Amino acid sequence: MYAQMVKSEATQDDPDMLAAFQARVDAGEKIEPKDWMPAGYRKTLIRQIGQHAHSEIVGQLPEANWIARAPTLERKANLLAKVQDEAGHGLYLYCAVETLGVSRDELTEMLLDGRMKYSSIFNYPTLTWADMGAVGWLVDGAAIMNQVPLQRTSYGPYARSMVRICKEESFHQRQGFHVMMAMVKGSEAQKRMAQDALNRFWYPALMMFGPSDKDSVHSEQSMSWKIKMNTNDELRQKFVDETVPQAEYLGLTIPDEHMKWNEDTGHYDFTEPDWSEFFEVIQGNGPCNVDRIAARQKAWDDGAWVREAMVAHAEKKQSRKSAAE
Ligand code: BYC
Repeated sequence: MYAQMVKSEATQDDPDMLAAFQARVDAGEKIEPKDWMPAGYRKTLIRQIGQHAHSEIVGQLPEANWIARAPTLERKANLLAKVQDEAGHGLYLYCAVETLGVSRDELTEMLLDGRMKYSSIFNYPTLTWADMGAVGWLVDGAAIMNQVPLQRTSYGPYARSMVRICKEESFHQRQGFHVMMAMVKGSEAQKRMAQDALNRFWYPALMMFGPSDKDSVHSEQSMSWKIKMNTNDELRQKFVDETVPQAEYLGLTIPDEHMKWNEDTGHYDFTEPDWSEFFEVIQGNGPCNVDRIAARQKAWDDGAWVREAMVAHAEKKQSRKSAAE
């Protein structure tokens, strides 16, 4: 279904239609599911929103790992709610991407056979309770930095799904910061644990914004279509500038000896992540890639009977309706 749609649009991509489409985007109009769109626009949205949806769902795994081991009942309830919120985000995003003519089943198959990615960050393990603080503070913090501008993205269903997601992510970020605060105010061992979590999550969080601008394949076209509102490096810098003072407030040290405020630029100078590690992780060779896909595969297989039952129910309902007509 999806391949046919993209093919038929490709033949329609004549210069006048493309120019009219670009003018709508430039004027800040929202593009809606039934509107004409270039095949490349549809394809890019399916890739980006689909990968975003997969990230929300896979992102539940490293946190769910700590639900049963949360230190207090309150922390357990908070974490449980956060993990449920991530499932909700995945569902809004799958609904948004389905409006582009691709089914959730097709998207899941593409994730499981490696044709679609999910965020690199979720291929790192969560080893201690402090990681729940670091993930909320840094990972949700980076997600908000990227997603707030996406509320103004040109595709209507995507922009609207971002509004609620951003509200919830900002609550998650504060919750993570609160866990970090409790850790740094605790015993020496707890403070060490918080620093260790920051040490391990700092560079993976910086990698969430994607490769440096010179290596970004899609940024230029995506920005002209307003599928992306900023470059990867712009958002990474903004994240660093906002996060360094927060680390100082916590009394923690960013694991970068070259990090320093630059009076001339009005930004922090910082060391770039190890990009060879990033490319290894997105090619499937990170510490947890195999486990994450195995968990998604198992959930897909275990859910087969539910999907089959729902199809059987829908077919029965349809045949009863036809018989009554
Ligand atoms: N991980 O041309 P580029 C969350 C890929 S937060 C994996 O710059 P683009 C959550 C990219 O796909 C995370 N792959 O790409 C938070 C492309 O490969 P393909 C999800 C990455 O798309 C808390 C290639 O590298 N957020 O869900 O213009 C709790 C070249 O890159 C990554 C979103 O998805 C990465 N980090 O820019 C729970 C936000 N970075 O596809 C959940 C929406 C790059 O050609 N997405 N790649 O094979 C975006 O804003 C953009 O897609 C990105 C990348 C900034 C991520």
